[in-house]
Amino acid sequence: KDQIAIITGASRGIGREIAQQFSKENTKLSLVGSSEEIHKTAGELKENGFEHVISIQADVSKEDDVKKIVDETLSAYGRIDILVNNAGVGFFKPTEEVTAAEWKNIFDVNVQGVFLCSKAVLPHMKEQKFGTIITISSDVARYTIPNGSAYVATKYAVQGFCGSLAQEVREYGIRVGTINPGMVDTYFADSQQGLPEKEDWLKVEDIAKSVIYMASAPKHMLIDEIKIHPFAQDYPI
Ligand code: NJP
Repeated sequence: KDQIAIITGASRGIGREIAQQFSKENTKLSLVGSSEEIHKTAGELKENGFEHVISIQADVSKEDDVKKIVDETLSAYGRIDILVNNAGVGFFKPTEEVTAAEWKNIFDVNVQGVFLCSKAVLPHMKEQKFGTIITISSDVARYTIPNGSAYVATKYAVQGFCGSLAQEVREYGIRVGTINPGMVDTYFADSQQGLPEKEDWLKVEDIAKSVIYMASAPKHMLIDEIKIHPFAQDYPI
């Protein structure tokens, strides 16, 4: 039967591509972004003939907004099968230049957002004894880099959260996994998608395909982590 998925951070970058690829699988979509741009992603899918999409302008770091995401998804489709925690922000600079407000904001979106969205879908997934929660984490959840202390700390936190959650909800038939990419050509950290200097980086399609793969694994199978690097990127093993 057709699946129902919430995708956070679908206004652009990786999330927008995940939405496009899910639409090809006929997965019914609830797309979330904090700006009005989110309605554009849904509009593009509709223009291409895909009807089963709603867009919700909501900030994943705010509990009331997350309640709205779940309420509107349930009233549109009656069920939630898949949550893709993709919304995230990043910046890179020496630690002494990071303000307390920047530190708080990156944790609010990257960590609290993943916690709030996951928590909000759990009662529904538990009741139906089925569900998949996929979080776009990062390869820096497995090693550290200079000038990335805040971002790296959020992704270590997300990895710990998802690992614990995976064990906690297994008995309810809920699968929890992370996708841990290296550098992806998106708008991330105030960049632009498609810049020539990012030609060797991963493409949004590479990440979206792995989300589809993880989400479409048969019920007896759990893919709990996928690490993907650009071939050209150095990374500690
Ligand atoms: O970034 P970008 P990516 N509530 O900036 C949304 C991880 N990752 O696609 O809010 C709800 O193009 C924002 O929409 P809007 C990264 O950590 C990336 O690369 O409307 N949504 C936009 O759709 C992140 O978890 C790389 O402006 C919020 C989206 O998030 C994920 O990949 C490497 C929001 C960001 O799109 C997707 O990032 C890596 C909020 N509060 C991991 N705040 C990489 N690109 O190199 C933002 O290892 N959004």
